[in-house]
Amino acid sequence: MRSPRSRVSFCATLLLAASHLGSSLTVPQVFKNTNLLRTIDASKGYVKETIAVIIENTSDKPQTEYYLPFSVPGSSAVSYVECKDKKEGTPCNAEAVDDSSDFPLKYYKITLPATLQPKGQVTLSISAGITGALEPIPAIIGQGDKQFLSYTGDRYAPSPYLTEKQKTKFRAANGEIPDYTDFGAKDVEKTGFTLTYGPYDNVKPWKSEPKPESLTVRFEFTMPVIYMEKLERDIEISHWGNNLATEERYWMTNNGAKLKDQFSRVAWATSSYYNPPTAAIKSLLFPLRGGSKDAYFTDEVGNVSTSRFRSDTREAVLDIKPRFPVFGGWNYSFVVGWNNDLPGYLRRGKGDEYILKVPLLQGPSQSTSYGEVEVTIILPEGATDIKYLAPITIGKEERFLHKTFMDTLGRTSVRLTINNVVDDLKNKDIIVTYNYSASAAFRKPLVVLVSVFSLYVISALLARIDLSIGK
Ligand SMILES: *[C@@H]1O[C@H](CO)[C@@H](O)[C@H](O)[C@H]1NC(C)=O
Ligand SMILES: *[C@@H]1O[C@H](CO)[C@@H](O)[C@H](O)[C@H]1NC(C)=O
Ligand SMILES: *[C@@H]1O[C@H](CO)[C@@H](O)[C@H](O)[C@H]1NC(C)=O
Ligand SMILES: CC(=O)N[C@H]1CO[C@H](CO)[C@@H](O)[C@@H]1O
Repeated sequence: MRSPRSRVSFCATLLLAASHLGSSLTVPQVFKNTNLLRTIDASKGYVKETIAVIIENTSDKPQTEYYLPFSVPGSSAVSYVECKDKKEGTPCNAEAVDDSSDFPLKYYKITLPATLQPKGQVTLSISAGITGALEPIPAIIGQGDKQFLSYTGDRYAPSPYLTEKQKTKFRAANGEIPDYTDFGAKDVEKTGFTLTYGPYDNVKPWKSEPKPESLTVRFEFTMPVIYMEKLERDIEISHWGNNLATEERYWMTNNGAKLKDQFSRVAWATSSYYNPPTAAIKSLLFPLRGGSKDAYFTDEVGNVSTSRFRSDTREAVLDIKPRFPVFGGWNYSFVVGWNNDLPGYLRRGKGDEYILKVPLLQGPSQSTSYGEVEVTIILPEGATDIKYLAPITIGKEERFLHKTFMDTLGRTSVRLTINNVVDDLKNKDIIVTYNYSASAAFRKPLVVLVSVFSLYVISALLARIDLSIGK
C-alpha cells in the first residue's frame, strides 16, 4: 500500500510538470530558456519586439511545441508573429493560442523547425509587430513643441518557462530619452539610442500574482505617428486591357500628441522655411514598382495638384502633400491610384491557369500602422478556381461578383480583411491563381461587338425612319 507521503510527492511532481495558466491553457514544463535577448524597437512609432532565445528540452521525450507570450496591455495588439531557427534560417510556424485567461499576455504556439531531442538545444528568433503600445506624453503639445512617446512593458520577458539568463534592449528613435525606469544597482545602461536592462539570472516562469514588475521609457519622437484607421486597396486585373490597376482609399489619423492651440498658419509658414523636424504629416512618399504610370491623388475636395510623380522602368515614386499639415488627432482621407502593365505581374500556368503575384500592401515609405486593411482583388469576368497564398494570416475572406460597365456576369472578386497591420508587411507578395478559359476571354469582345452592332442596327433603323419621315 502507498504511504500518504509518496502520494504528496506524486502530486507535487504533477504540479511541477504543468504550470497552470488560467482555465484552458496549460503549458507543459518541458523547456527552459538558457539565454534570452529581448529587443524592443520603438523607433518607428509602433513596437517591434524580437526574442532571440536558446531553448533546451528538459523533458525525457522529444518535443516540438514551444510557447511564447507577448504582453499586450490596454488597446495594444499583436500584429504578426514571425519565427525562424536563428542558425539555419528555417522558418517555424507561430500560431495564436485562443485563450485570454492570462491577460495581458497573448500566447503563441511555436512549432519547432525540427523535433528537439531530450537535452537538445535550438536558437529561435521570434519577431512580433505590436500596435497601440506607444502613448504620447504629454498628450497635448504646442505647434512648435517636441513630441515624446512613452512605452510601458514588463521588466522581464514573460515566459512560461524558467529563463536562466536574459537581457532586454530598448531602442528609441534617437538619443533623447528623458525618463526611464532604473531599478538600481547598475541594472540599466544607456548607450546612444539604446537602453540595456539586465543581465538577469534565473527568472521564474511568469505569474500574474504578485503583479510583475514593469518598466517605462519616455523618448523623443520627432516624426508623426501615422495611423491608417482604414485602407481599402483594390487591385483590378484586365486581360483585355493588359492592365493592372491599383486604387487605394485611406482614412488617416496622426496618432501623435494633439495640438494644444489653434493651428497658426503664420508660425507654420515661418518655421517651414527652416524645415525643422515636425510631428505633423506634411507629405507622404509612396515608393511604387518600376513602370507604374497614370498616378493620381485626390481627396474629398478633388484633385490635389501638389503631388509629384516620377517613374522609370526601375522605380517610381509618388510624393503627395495633403492640403494641410496633419497634426496629432487630425484626420485626412485621400485616394491614390496608378496603373501597371499586366505582364510584370501575371504569368500563365498549365492549361487555362494564371498566376498573379502582387504586393499585398504597399503604402507610404514612412513608418505606418493600420487599423483595418481591406484588399480586394478583382479578376476578369469568368475567372474560376481562385486560390491564394498570403504572407500573413487573413482575418476574413469574402468572394463576390463585381459588376462594371459592359460586364455580363460581373468580375470574380476576392476581398481579404486584415486587422492591426504594421508596415513590415509592405511589399510582401500575395500569389493568386485562377483559371480563365479562352471562351471566357472571348466574352468581353463579344459583348462589345454585339453592343456596337446593335447600335449600328438601331441607328440604321433610325436613319430609315428618318428618311421615311423626310419623304
Ligand atoms: C484630375 O486629374 C486627372 C488626371 O490628372 C484628370 O484626368 C481629371 O480630369 C482631373 N479631375 C478634375 C476634377 O480636375
Ligand atoms: C478622426 O476620425 C476618428 C475616427 O473616424 C473620429 O473618432 C475622430 O473624431 C476624428 N477626429 C477629428 C478631429 O475629426
Ligand atoms: C483549372 O486549371 C487546371 C490546370 O489547367 C486544371 O487542372 C483544373 O481542372 C482546372 N479547373 C477547372 C474547374 O477548370
Ligand atoms: C531523457 C533525457 O535525457 N532527459 C534530459 C532532458 O534534458 C534535461 C536537461 O536539459 C535533462 O535533465 C534530462 O535528463
